[in-house]
Amino acid sequence: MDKYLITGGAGFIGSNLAARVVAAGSYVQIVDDLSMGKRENIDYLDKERLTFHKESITNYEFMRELLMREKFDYIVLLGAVAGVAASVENPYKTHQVNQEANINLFETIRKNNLKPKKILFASSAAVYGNNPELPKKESSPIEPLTPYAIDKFASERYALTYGRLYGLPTVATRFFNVYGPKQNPASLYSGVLSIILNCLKENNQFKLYGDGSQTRDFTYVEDVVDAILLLLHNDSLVNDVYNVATGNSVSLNEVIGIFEKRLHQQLKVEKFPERQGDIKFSEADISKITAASFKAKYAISAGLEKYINGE
Ligand code: UD2
Repeated sequence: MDKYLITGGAGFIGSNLAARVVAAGSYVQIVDDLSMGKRENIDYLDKERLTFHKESITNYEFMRELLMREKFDYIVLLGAVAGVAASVENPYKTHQVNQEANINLFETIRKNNLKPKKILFASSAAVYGNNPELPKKESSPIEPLTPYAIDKFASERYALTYGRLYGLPTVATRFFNVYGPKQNPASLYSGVLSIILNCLKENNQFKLYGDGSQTRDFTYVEDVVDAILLLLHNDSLVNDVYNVATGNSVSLNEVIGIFEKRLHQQLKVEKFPERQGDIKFSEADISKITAASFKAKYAISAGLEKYINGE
């Protein structure tokens, strides 16, 4: 049975991935310092197949020992300080997690001649910045505007460069706005759909920044897990970067309408000026990952239906 290492595996995307992989009978080890992730996201999983390490990926000695001891087949790098705002407040501290820890891991693998079947680095649509070209192609101009985006881009390039120079089998993904179960709505910078759902459940006021006409390519986490597994398991998909999204965008006003209709409830909205640096329109060109046989199963209405049902 395959062995997986998932950094950030107690977080939103990582815990959804871990659940799928454990259910398929594989072995998973998670390294997560629980700065953003939660024990309860993974606690219910089969303990025979899941080992949890409450550690930071910046603990290099720990990471080296783990990699040497376990000989992982698949390594998925989701561990990050996921907040753009956090990176603006603390650029060097977030850089240590979002970039240095990843190159350290690539170095450990290279120097010790370890042979994982694939290493996947999770990058972000943030690398495209405010470039207005739509839809965003992997070859579109890059304009990382925050330390978060710079570190995502740098780690992504290191991943691919370690592939080209040293033969590490790497692949990178640029996720667009991911939503679904286990996304934590608690922070101001949490995914907007988790915030909207939470406001509806708790009957709280939703703070809408701008007029709601901004669009996003919202991607259901189950589709993201499918894309990760496809990229891990197909040997020919290597040393390259892929947008992971649906290829369609909707406005915030439209998604609010879907929630309201489905829950027969009106969202209390308080309007605020647009967030500084907010991107107005975002949509992915998904032809590259489509050519690799990926198709998102959930358009926004179907994904929201599942999300609302807690699936
Ligand atoms: C996403 C990513 C971010 C980074 C960025 C790159 C998420 C959660 N964030 O940010 O990490 O990769 O893309 O472009 O995927 N909004 C409200 N009220 C709220 C919260 C949000 O009106 O309470 C608006 C917000 O101003 C924005 C839209 O909703 O126009 C989406 O916001 P978001 O924080 O979910 O995601 P985004 O695209 O800003």
